[in-house]
Amino acid sequence: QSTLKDRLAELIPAEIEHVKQIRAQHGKKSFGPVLVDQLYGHVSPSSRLSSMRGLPALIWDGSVLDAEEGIRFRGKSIPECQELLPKAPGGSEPLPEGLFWLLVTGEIPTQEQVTGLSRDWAARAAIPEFVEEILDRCPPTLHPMSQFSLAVTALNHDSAFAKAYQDGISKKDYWGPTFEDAMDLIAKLPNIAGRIYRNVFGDGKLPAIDLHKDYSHNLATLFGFGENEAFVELLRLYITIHSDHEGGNVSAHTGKLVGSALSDPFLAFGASLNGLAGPLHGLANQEVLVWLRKMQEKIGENASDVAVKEYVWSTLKGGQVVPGYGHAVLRKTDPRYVAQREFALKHLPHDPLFRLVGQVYNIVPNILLEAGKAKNPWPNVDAHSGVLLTHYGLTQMQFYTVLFGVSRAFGVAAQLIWDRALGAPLERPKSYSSAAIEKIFRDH
Ligand code: AMX
Repeated sequence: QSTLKDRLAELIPAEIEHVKQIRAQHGKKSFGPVLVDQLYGHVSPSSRLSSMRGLPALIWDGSVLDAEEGIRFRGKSIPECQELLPKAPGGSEPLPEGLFWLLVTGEIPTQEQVTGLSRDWAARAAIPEFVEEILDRCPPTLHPMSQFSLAVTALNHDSAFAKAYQDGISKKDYWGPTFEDAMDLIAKLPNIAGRIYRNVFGDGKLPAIDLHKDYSHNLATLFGFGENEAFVELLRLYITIHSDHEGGNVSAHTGKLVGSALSDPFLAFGASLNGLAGPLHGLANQEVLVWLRKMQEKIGENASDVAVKEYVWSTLKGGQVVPGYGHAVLRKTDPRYVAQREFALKHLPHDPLFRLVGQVYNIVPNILLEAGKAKNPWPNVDAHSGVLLTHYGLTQMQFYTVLFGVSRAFGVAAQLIWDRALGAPLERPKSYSSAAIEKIFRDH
C-alpha cells in the first residue's frame, strides 16, 4: 500500500465537504455572459475569439495558469517548486515524484515519501508481453506518438478500474482502482517510451529498470543516457515543468473528458496523447527543432541578426506559424521557457544551437508584434526543450513529443483520481447549429 494512497484517503472526505461548501456559497454566481463568437472561433482579425477560449467550464485542481505569470502547481510557481520539492542526492532539480505528490495532495512531500514513490513506480514498471509485441510490430515509420498512444490504450487490458466496474464497485469507491491505474500508467510509461525509442532509432534492445533508482534516472537509462547525470537532471526538470498546464489545454481536457465517461485512465490518457500529437500543441517541440535546423541549413550556423530576421519573415510570409512562439492563454514569456533557459545557461552556455535559440528570442517577439496577428509574441515551453535534448545527444526530434507525453501523464492522472473521488459527472456541453443560433436570436 502506497503512503500516497493513505494520505489521499485522509484528504478526500474533507475535500468533498470543501466542494459542498463552495457550491453552497457560490454555486449560483455567474462568470458572465457567453458570446456567440466564442462558439465559432475564427471570426475576423479584429474580433477573433477562438473556440471556447476563456470560457469557464472545468474544475482542475492540480494547477492554474495566469496569463501574465504562467503556471502554478497547487499554488506554487516553477521557481518555488525548484526550491521546495525534494531533490536526488547531489542533484539540484526537483524530482517529478515530488511534483506528483504535490499535484495529488497539495502538499510538499518528504524525501522519504518521494523515495517511496520512486520504489513503487519502479516495481510497477513492467509492461505486458503483448504490449511489447504491439510496439515491436509497429513499422519504424509510424510516428512515435501513434505508437505511444496505441501502447497506452492497450494497457486498458489490465485496468483495475475497468475490472472493478465490471464487478459492480460502488461510486464512492471509484477513486481507489483509479489511483492504482494512475500509478501503473505513470510507472509503465518509461518502458513504453524506451521501447519505442530503441525500436525506431536503435537496435530494439532495452536495459532493465533499476528498482533503487528514481523515475528520471530509469527513463534516461532506457534511452541509453543513464550515465550522464546532467541529462538525468534535465529529465527531472523537464518532466516537472511539462507535467500540467491547467485543464483546458487539448491533452488535459481530452483526458478529463474521456475519463468522465468512466473510461479507465489508460483509455483516457491514450486520448490525451492523440491530442498532444497535434502540431499546435505538443508536436510543436519537434517542429521548433525542425525549423531551427532548416534555418541553419539556409543561412548557416553563425548567421547575422539580419539573416535570422529575414528567415523569420519568410516563415510568416509562407503562411506558416513560428513554432514555439505564441500561446492561447499566456501573454508573457513562459516560465517553463525561462526554467529551461536557466538550465542551459548553467550547463551548456556555449552550445551553438542554444546561442541560436537565444538569438531567435531577441528577434521573433518584435517581428510577431510588427506582423500584428499573434496575441502573444513571446516564447512558450516548446521553444527551448529541443535544444537541451539535442545537446546531450537525444537528437531524434520525432521522439520529443513522447517525452512531453510521459510528463503530461502526471497532471492528467492526478486530476482523474480527483474527478473520480469527487464524483465528477459525465461531461456534456451544449452544442448548437448555425440555424438554431439564428432562430434563438431572430427576435433580438
Ligand atoms: N507564428 C505566426 N503566427 C502566429 C503565431 C506564431 N507563433 N501565434 C499566433 N499566430 C497567429 C495565429 O495563427 C492567428 O492567425 P489567424 O488569425 O490568421 O488564424 C493569430 O496569430 C491569432 O492567434 P492567437 O489568438 O494569438 O493564438 P491562438 O490562441 O489561436 O493559438 C497557438 C495559440 C499556440 C496555437 C499559436 O500561438 C501557434 O500556432 N503557435 C505556434 C505553435 C506552437 O508553438 N504551439 C505550442 C503551444 C504550446 C503547447 O501547447 N505545447
